[in-house]
Amino acid sequence: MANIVDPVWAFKTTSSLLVPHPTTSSVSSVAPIPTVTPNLPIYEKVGDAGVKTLWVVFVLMLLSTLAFIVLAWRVPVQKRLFHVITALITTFATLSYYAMATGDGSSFNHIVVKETKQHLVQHVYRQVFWARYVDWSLTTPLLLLDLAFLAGLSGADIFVAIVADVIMVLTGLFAAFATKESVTWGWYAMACIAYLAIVYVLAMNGRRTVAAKSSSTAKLFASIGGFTLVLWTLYPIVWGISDGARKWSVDAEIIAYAILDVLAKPVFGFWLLFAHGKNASSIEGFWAHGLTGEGNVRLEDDEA
Ligand code: RET
Repeated sequence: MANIVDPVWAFKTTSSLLVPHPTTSSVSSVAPIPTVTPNLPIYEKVGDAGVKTLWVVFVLMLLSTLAFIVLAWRVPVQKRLFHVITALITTFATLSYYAMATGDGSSFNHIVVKETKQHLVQHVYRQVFWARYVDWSLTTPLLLLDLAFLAGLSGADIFVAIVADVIMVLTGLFAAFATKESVTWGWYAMACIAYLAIVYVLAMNGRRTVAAKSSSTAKLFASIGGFTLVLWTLYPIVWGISDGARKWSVDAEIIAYAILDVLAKPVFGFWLLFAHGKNASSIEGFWAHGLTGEGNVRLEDDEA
């Protein structure tokens, strides 16, 4: 009887997985009686509240996209740049929320947590929505373009801000899928440095260049830029608490990002378009007219 382990007892707790100790397994004829209950892996995944939230945000993003398209039709093509960028932002968000709400667009990250210096490890499988990172890699550069065009930033500054932004999102994705906690925080630190580079370009150079524009544009840039700075800074905080330290459930994480996403995309977009849509400077050239007749003239010249 001594070597029979009651399975109910054996799986009663889920605190840590037993890794056999070399000294206990060397007992000859009688199998060892476990002194520590083996641990079941922990699965952290989306629940009902999370799925409902994802569907609600999907609908909000879809309706906002339709509204932005209607607003775009109401202005001449020369003044449509901000409308097009903003409508694309919510279009990508609609697609990514559809992927997440339907249960696609996510994978489980396997994290091995060392519990004690002894032989105990905990295996955690947390659902990570990679669709979010695909969304961010497309929409955050577009959001930056909205702000950069509003401020009149130089091409060099826009290029640096967008490359830093892509680095931030990719290193954030690597952090989310790292298996060792120390590596996770390494990637996270790199993403934070990239984020600071974006803030530097937008806040320092953006403020300087917008000062040369009308006072209403400068005021709008200060307020919508400040709003963006606060919101964007909350993303790494939410990430750190939920994906990083795993203090929040997957549902709590989804709800937090849902609130931030609605503020950072539709609310930001309506604010920008209502405040600036009509005053935006007219863009002629290729944007409004495509390829002009210049090429034809040269052809005629050649024939002559
Ligand atoms: C991560 C984790 C790693 C550290 C940092 C992050 C920053 C993310 C940001 C995301 C902004 C998203 C927006 C979405 C709009 O809907 C990748 C979370 C710094 C700033 C604005």
